[in-house]
Amino acid sequence: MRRSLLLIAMAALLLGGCARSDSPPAQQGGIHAVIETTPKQPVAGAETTFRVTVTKQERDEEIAGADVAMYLEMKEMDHGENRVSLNETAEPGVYSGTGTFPMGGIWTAHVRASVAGETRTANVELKVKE
Ligand SMILES: [Cu+2]
Repeated sequence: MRRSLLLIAMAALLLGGCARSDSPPAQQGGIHAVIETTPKQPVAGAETTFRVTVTKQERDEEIAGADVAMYLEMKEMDHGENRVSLNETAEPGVYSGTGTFPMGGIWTAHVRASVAGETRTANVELKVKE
């Protein structure tokens, strides 16, 4: 009896850790993302501006007209969903937006680009100053 309750509690914890159930399913890979930040090294708690260049992985071809968003996730800790919406700029394949990292350390930026109903992702590691 004790054991089954514990298992249920653990399952609930695992489900609770999944923060992105509302996002569209994404195919890993297929795109290449380069992220430039201002300031050059993001600072915890302060606003960061992101300039994201999205290209096709096979060729160096910019992907224009996509729906692009970015999800920031700390490597070793769950901070909940941290979504940065990105708007297309005048430059083809370049999207920009602002966001904030709540903590210093190593973060992964999951870039999701949707074109014609197909979503593809690229992961970029970022180091955030304390
Ligand atoms: Cu953290």
